[in-house]
Amino acid sequence: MGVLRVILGDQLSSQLEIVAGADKGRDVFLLAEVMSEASYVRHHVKKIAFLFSAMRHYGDALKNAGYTVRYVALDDAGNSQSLEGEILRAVAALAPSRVAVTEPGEWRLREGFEALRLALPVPLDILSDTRFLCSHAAFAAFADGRRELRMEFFYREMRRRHDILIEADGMPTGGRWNYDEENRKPPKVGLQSPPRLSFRKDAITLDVLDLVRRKFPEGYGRLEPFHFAVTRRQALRELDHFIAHILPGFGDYQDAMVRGEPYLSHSLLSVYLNAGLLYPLEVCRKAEAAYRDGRAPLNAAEGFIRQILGWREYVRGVYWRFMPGYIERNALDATEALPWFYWSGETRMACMREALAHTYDHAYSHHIQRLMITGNFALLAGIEPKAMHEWYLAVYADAYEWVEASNTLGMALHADGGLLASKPYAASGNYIRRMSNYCEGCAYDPTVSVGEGACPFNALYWDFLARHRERFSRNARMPYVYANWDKMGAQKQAALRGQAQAHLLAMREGQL
Ligand code: FAD
Ligand code: DLZ
Ligand code: SF4
Repeated sequence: MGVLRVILGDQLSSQLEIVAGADKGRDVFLLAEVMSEASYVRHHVKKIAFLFSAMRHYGDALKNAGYTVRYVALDDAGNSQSLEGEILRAVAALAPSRVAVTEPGEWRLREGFEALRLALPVPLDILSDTRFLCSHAAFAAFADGRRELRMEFFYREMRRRHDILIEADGMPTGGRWNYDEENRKPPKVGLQSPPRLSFRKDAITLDVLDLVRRKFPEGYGRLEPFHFAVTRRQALRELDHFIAHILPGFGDYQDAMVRGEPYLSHSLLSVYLNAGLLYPLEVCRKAEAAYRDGRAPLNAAEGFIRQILGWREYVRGVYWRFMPGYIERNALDATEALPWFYWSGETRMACMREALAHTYDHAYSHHIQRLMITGNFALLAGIEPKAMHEWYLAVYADAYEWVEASNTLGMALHADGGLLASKPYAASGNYIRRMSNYCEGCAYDPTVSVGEGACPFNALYWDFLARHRERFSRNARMPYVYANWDKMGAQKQAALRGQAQAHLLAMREGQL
């Protein structure tokens, strides 16, 4: 035979060279469901089911297109349950002239493939992942020589390079690069998620759901209802539905949070983008076309495109530039153990309960819930970054280390010391009260900071700032918060810090 072409579960893209360059007559594709990948963190069961179903559908699509496919299911006899083991088994069985794989999205697997190279009797080619819009070399060119990396400058370069929302004179469409200020409205009364698509489960998905139920009986999360698209055709329908019906409202309430509304106007596309069922450029181009045809306002189209062309590529660049070692960073010396309620959802804090329930039920919560609720709490309470990293990597259907790690350690926890974001995203209960309706009916009161019913976010916020004063008072964007702290006087400061200790004690005892 020719080349053994290995396709990982999050590489289901026919535009990749691994597929586009294949010889139908001689090459064989390998896709393998393996326990090592399904259990290296405690993945949400919906994430596992989505990926296995999408992999099986993709394997069938390759077969239908005339390729030869070796598909190893999780419970196939002889499955060695690791990717390296399955590659070695396929090489022994098929005797290919070479093995090819697209570079994986996680450092640990890349290392694994480098080690495998030594064990293989034939050469191993690691191909670039050309789905991304910024190559490793292009990110290095952006980052080299800069004292500080900032997303905004990266994003402007990306807009120009890919000619998205750029006018003939090279200036940004509408005259501004960024319409974020218009996208921070608190929720209006009655704000709801627009209707969403739900895809019929075919025999493949039903088999996978049964497999996941049997093999992961103790798995985290709710397996059904299961609404995910599992093919490119379905993912494209989801994209078109978003562009036509949801994108127009994406901007205004992008940061809002509403009880019982996990999605609002977010796209839910990360899971498909990250698995390869959608391409980032096609998504951005469709959003741009919607604006140019008058189907979406500029603040919505620009805000949405910035997330994909800007943030998504930027966090990947940061991850690869600072790995290995990035996931070990703990610049704020945070040492608290992960509270059990992150898994169980059992807490009296209504905002945390809500975000954790969405996570458990849907393997999803939107960005502001991840950043300003579960992330913000972990930042303020000083929860160990590595434990948070493993939690975020497990619980979301879109989670892979290349995108999750820098969001968690860099954006949410400031554990990288400000490499990714200049200022910590720390907020008190007042922010949550303004941007959500979670506080209505909470056991705590967001207007109280000390004593009976005090909202934990308040005292923990001030205690966090006080603990890290030396570091943050040097930050040009933070002097006003320290001026407010100083104005409080010693007695109030001591009361807040004492209250913060009481919250931390309650957290450790599972009473918060
Ligand atoms: P939308 O709000 O509709 O945004 C559109 C698209 O932009 C998303 O589909 C996504 O591809 C991209 N995007 C938006 N924000 C970011 C961002 N900060 N970084 C990278 N891409 C972004 N995103 C993941 O894809 N996987 C993760 O594992 C992940 N972990 C996160 C952990 C933390 C602590 C935080 C704060 C954010 C994390 N994000 C992650 C980023 C973001 O929250 C999700 O991409 C987003 O919530 C996905 O939902 P959506 O598709 O509805 O996004
Ligand atoms: C996440 C995941 C899971 C749950 N299972 C598999 C699998 O069985 N086989 C596979 O090839 N890939 C799986 N993946 C995705 C990989 O973990 C992913 O390719 C790496 O994390 C790199 O991004
Ligand atoms: Fe969250 Fe505090 Fe509001 Fe309760 S009062 S929902 S803990 S911010």
